[in-house]
Amino acid sequence: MTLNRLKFKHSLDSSRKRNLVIPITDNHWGITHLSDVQDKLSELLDIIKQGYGTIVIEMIGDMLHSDKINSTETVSGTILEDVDMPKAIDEAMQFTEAIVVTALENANTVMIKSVGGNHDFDISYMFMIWIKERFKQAQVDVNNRYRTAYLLGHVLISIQHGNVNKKNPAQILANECRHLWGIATTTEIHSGHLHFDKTEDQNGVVFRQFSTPKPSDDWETMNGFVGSNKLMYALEYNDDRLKVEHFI
Ligand SMILES: [Mn+2]
Repeated sequence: MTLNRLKFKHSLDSSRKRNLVIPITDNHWGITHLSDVQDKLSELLDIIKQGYGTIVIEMIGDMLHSDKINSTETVSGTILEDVDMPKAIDEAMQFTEAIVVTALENANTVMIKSVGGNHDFDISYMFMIWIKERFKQAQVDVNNRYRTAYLLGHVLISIQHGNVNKKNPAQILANECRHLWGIATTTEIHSGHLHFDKTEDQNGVVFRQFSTPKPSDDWETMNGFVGSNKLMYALEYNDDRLKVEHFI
């Protein structure tokens, strides 16, 4: 007896092609060097090369460790262990360029969203201006606000660094983005800041706090904040929800 052969249609409807979101948070370039993350970067580029409808790169803040060049300070003036900021900016540019160029080659649309962090609010604004000028084919959202939201198909995603608007971000999102909220099938808030991974469903709004691939710095080592998973992430969505999360 032979089994009846099932017939498959092998063509992939372009409308079924997934979207990819790459959250980049708390890289703290200056503490992080390219040698620390090159394996993760290769793995991320391999994921991007699978090809997507839209790729969104979310710059969630604290890309750079210091808001100043010749001293190492947070936005509010807290003095930090000294890092080489010109080298940090150069490496952050190389890292960003690798991701954005590969995304442009492997997606129909590339969007880059951004908010500043408590270490880099001013300098990251200028960094985003560089991204916007450098990659003219990408849709780059440069802003000086503390949160921004966008629709990816029918998924509403808000990004905020995580140091402010902590109390009830879902309610604030519904209030500030009533129209998008009404269109969306699912809603998520993406943040970083605390350097550890946490996912929580808050009455239907999924709050995703991402960790960071950066090595522990002296302050974290002193306090014993050394146990987090140190990952990067890539999230695959269909039109209305998250389908796959890559832990890199
Ligand atoms: Mn932070």
